Amino acid sequence: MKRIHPLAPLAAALCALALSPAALAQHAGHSAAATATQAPAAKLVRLELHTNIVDGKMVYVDAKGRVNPDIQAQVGDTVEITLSSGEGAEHDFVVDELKVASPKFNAETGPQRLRFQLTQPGEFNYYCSIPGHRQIGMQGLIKVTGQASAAAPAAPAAPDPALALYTPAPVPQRSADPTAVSVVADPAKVPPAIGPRAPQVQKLRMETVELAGKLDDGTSFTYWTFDRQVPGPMLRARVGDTIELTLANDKSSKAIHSIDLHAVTGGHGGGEHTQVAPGQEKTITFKALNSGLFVYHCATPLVPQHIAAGMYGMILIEPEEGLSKVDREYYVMQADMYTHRPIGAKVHQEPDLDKMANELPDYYVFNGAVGALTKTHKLQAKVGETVRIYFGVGGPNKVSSFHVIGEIFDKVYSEAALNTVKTNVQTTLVAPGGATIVELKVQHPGSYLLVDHALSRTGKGAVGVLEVTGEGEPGVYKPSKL
Ligand SMILES: [Cu+2]
Repeated sequence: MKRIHPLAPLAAALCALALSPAALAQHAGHSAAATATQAPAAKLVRLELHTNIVDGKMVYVDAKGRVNPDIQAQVGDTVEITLSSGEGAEHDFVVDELKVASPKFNAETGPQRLRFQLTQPGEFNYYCSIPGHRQIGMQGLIKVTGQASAAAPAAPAAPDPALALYTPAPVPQRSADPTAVSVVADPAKVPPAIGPRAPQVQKLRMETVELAGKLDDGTSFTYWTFDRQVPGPMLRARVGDTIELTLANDKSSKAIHSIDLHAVTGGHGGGEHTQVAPGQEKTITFKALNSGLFVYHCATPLVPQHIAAGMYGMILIEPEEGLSKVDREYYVMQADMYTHRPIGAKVHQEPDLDKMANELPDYYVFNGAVGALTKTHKLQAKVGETVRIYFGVGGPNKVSSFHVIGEIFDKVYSEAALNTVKTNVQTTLVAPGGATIVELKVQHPGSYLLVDHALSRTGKGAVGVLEVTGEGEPGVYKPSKL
């Protein structure tokens, strides 16, 4: 039978306070080696964590309902965590300093078990590595007491399949997805004019869907969309209308999504109360207090990531008297996109968040994809018609210098403010998260190019065509005879 030193309880207490072995030996009057034999036996620390949204934050919750709980253990202990997605979105569990990372988990994968051994004392941050999730709450601490022991193995001799050692995930190289569909919004799909009428209640519903879409010929991308199109559908209301907007997130989504409409006063434009988990829906009601053309976008962290994946659109709020009548109306939005391979790569492109952070886009697109407005849907008009373009910039980062080659904007509602009309404008600036309304009467047939006059961007996708047919008005334009 082992003889317990009379000061053993004190030694154990001091050990828990992580006092050095030398100090322990001095106080207890015995060797550090003897103390080590009396340290508590290594144990298995088991816990369950599920994810949830609490008070607008994304968090881990344990079986007792504690949010982002401290995980207490001692050197030598093995921690086993069963991780599940409470709200269904995709998450993981990472501890950089311990080189630990769980597989990603969501409603579809079901719970994942993560096991790792603690070999050093200290406090270590655990967090979710899905972009933006740590920033909005998914982090906590592992507190390890005890002393580092040379005897504690850095890694098991034989790999334990349940031991998830961290290896940085390589950027996947996938060929273009053959099932990718067109996500391009038809620029002619503009809701009908409202004109003068009394304010009404409008009920609108949109669905967020993640899907493989065609980014370019032979190139696909996982778009995040409103209603399977980029930009999302154009919405139209009248100032004074009350809009009841329901946002549903498709059950196959991996991310939470939301909507912030710049036409909304309060509640972060709706972003505060529309954080919707996969398979769920939420409704907000707002009054359109201001007229104008307003951008909407997803407001779930990492917000620029959700925007760059396609989550933007516009809502037009007509003034009381309505807008002047024109012959044709079009809906066009510009965006900048960031991918792991350069433009032209015949692959399934993955988002590159470093390029996004550094604002170095690979693509600039009109209506979501390269060729959207040159091949998929050209804008059309006949000589003599007045064309109105509702033009916005989803961004997330880049300004547009919007211009139509070979035309002059007869009218520009600069920054989409309907009470200020500029006339005879060549190029108009549109901010990310901003919009403009331009009108032009076409007097001569031909293919007019819509561009961002930062013209290097035309080579990266930002170009569209306005096809004008008919007899040209005499004297407007004539090439010299060859
Ligand atoms: Cu989103």
